[in-house]
Amino acid sequence: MPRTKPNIIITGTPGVGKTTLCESLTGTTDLKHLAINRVAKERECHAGWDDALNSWVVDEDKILDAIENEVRQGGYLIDWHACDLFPESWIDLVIVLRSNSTTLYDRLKARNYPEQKLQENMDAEIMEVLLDEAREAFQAELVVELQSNTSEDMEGNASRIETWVGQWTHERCH
Ligand code: DAT
Repeated sequence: MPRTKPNIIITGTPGVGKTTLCESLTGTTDLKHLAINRVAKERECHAGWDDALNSWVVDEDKILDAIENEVRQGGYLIDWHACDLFPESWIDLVIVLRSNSTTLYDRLKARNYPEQKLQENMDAEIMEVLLDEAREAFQAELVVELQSNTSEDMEGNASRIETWVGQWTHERCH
């Protein structure tokens, strides 16, 4: 069965604004927020807690098994700091959120990240680790990089994605 609603991965380094963007989009589109951190915890698809990443060490096979039936139907915002585990056939768009160093530093500092963990995440952002991962795992036209430094960026990104969802749905259903 082809999807009648798209699946969108919202990815990026911790602190770039994935959760905030997904929560905003759940109010304005009929897509649901699928936070992989929450799935990992609630459905026990993990092998413990990684302090450095501030997240569960997910068991990728278990995660995919846990979400497959839902995600195949379409209509999900998949929120995770990795994207290459998801099969390309499930995904219609990959958004990679980006933040500049000083902004990200302040956000992670506000979360009381220890210095080493903060530095690791800053390095990953500067080195464009998540953007590279997305570009390696998905066709170029699926991957969109968006800046997420200010609340204007956040609003602009949300409205751009809403428009995209509307167009995708229109094209599929007409
Ligand atoms: P993530 O889910 O990627 O870890 P988040 O949505 O929890 O990030 O955001 C971390 C903090 O930064 C949170 O206090 C909201 C703020 N923030 C994120 N993106 C922002 C933006 N574009 N403008 C202003 N604040 C932002």
